Amino acid sequence: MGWFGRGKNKDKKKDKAKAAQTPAPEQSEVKEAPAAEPAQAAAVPELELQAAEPPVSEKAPEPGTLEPAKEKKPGFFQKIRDGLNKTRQSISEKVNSVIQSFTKIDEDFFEELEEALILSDIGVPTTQKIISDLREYVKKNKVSDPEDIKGALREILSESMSADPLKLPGPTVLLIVGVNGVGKTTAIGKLAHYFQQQGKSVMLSAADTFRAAAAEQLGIWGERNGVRVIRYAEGADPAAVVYDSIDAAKHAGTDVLLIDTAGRLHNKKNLMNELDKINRVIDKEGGEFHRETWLVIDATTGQNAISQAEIFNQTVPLTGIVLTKLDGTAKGGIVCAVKEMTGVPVRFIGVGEGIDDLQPFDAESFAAAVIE
Ligand SMILES: Nc1nc2c(ncn2[C@@H]2O[C@H](COP(=O)(O)OP(=O)(O)O)[C@@H](O)[C@H]2O)c(=O)[nH]1
Ligand SMILES: [Mg+2]
Repeated sequence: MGWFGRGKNKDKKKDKAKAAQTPAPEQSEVKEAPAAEPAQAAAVPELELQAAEPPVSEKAPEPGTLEPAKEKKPGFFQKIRDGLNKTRQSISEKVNSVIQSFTKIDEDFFEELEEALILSDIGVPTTQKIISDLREYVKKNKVSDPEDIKGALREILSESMSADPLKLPGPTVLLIVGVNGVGKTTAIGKLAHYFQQQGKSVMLSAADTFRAAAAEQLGIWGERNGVRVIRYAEGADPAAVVYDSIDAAKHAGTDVLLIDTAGRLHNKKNLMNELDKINRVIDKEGGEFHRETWLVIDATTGQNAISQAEIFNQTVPLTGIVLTKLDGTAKGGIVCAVKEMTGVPVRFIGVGEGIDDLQPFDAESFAAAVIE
């Protein structure tokens, strides 16, 4: 387990969710966003976007289905492997070069291997843990040939990243949080597809009301997946959107309600307050739902991902992590560190921009794909 303090929600449940009591602006469906700015616009004053507005992806969904990790098809591993090309090159090259330059396993070997893993974005604390496990393995199994290390390394990595499989015991509210541009809205579009493939009914909630383009982007994903999107005008109170979305999901008997939130500067107090308010509305109004809160992290940010998880977790206790853009980075070693450092399991990984490029995370396949 990591450093995360749990049980924060309990206290919050006692708070009054004021947003829930404010009258909601008129609800609109996918294509009918009200043009006029509502009065609530003033209530979200200094929201700043961290980066340039990400473009709305115009890629049409590809035919084909997302497969759960358990039902690995022949193409499944290949897709992950291709998506992790840069990370594999980075990790495997470094590890292999250490292995090739030693004929026996000694102190120097462990030291160089440690350095190679740290340089692969696995991070210092996680690498130290891996090396310590590896030393034990070597001793116990009397391994003497450096070449035999790879299998052990794969196993140890896989073990440290693995978690209980995701279970949705009933109707679920899945709150998606994360800084701007990490891939939240895109992940929701892909998750909607994934859950539908699992036979579940899905509804989307556009609680990123900071700019109209955000809800429009979610609306496009709603249309592609043929699912309902609850959205208000730009500047509306996000907590009110969440309140009404939960209500709509209850009435429709929806299996999975996916809530999109604003890309927020996580060090800005008012932004965390907004998230806190959403959180309380879900606690208060969504009591009958199973609750998941997933942080989306852009893998290209490397070790910074850990501090993002730490900061978000203080406001909304996290139950899962989605690591996106692994296809574009050699820093995929961060996946190995996330669970170890935060205690929060990685649930999905993004290995491309296609609709089936968001894959359920499978520790074994990941370890096999990055150490060759
Ligand atoms: N290559 C790649 N691009 C991605 C991935 N996930 C998201 N993106 C892109 O990242 C950009 C920002 O995504 P968006 O969902 O709008 O981010 P948000 O601000 O967190 O909602 C878009 O151009 C996406 O297509 C991924 O796994 N791989
Ligand atoms: Mg977004």
